[in-house]
Amino acid sequence: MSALSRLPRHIPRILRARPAHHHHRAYSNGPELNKFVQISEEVREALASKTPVVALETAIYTHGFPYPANVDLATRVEAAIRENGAVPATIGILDGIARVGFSQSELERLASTAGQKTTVKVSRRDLPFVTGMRHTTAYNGGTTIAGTMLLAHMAGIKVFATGGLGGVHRGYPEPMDVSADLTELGRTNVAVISAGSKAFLDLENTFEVLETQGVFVGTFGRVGTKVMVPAFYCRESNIVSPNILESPTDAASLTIIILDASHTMGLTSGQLFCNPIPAEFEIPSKDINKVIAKAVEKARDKGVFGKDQTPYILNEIKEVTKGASLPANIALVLDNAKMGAQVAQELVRLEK
Ligand code: PSU
Ligand code: MN
Repeated sequence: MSALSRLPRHIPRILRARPAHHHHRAYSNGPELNKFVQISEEVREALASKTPVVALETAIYTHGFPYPANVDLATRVEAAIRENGAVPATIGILDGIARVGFSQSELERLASTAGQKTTVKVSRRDLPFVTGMRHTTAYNGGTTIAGTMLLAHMAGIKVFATGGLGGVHRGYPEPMDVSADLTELGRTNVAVISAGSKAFLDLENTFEVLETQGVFVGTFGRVGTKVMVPAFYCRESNIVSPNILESPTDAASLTIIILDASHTMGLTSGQLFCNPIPAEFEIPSKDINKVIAKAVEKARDKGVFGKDQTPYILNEIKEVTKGASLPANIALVLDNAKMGAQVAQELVRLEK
């Protein structure tokens, strides 16, 4: 047992501000992976019986979409996973406990806390804090890609579908803002399916950092053609994809090959599979780039930095495009969910 198996008597003063009114119910949704992480019965059984499972993030619901639009999106994403033959494992923090697998009512509960002070955007830095503090403050949290990867890996989930990856913010090195999503991909062996990195970032440097971090990057496209990594709202950026994936089967077999070789050599980095936004939802780059440039400038003028920057800029883009960016954002998330389910299915099939 660790020396700190119970909360220390002395809690630093900054952490004591808010007494927990929440008393500990017996968490009903399944067994504990450890005392900070709980896995739902459905996800646990799916993993045990080699049913395809796809991890999903929740920062997009707590810090991207307002309530109740976020519940609607969460429900549709889970449905898309099921329709494509896999079990969704939505990951987030509820009442100070990290959860792998949410019930519909738990999804609603988390989503309804969007905007509250004790609802945290949880990346690697935040995970031990918000869960460790569970007896003092019942934090809720939306996990970022980094936070979700960590928890997916703990639970033994290999495939994770999301919208857009964090990255190097424009203007680097002033400030030196590089998303923990990139370093997490460098150290945690999970395959992340995304529509590339968010377009308001510095994409060139983002892909440089992914290379530095040792991340396999592939984009769905046809071998023999020039395949660029996608740029969230746009199907193409100006960056040539280091690898091409022709199908979910390609992605799954590459995952197995990389996992096997990595495991034998003790390497741990993840894979990024880029799935361009469906063509009918694409926003032409010349339109969106102007909006993005303004949004980035406004964030800088207003002094928005750190973890607030991504939600702020996404919201600005939404306002300026009068909501037109929203259907694109939703469409790409749903399409990635579908692709994630197909990759997870192929993975199970090929591993048999
Ligand atoms: N989508 C949103 N809002 C967000 C994010 C996505 O609408 O806040 C999150 C994603 O979870 C991504 C994270 O992992 O932003 C990156 O944020 P940062 O640059 O602070 O690491
Ligand atoms: Mn950041």
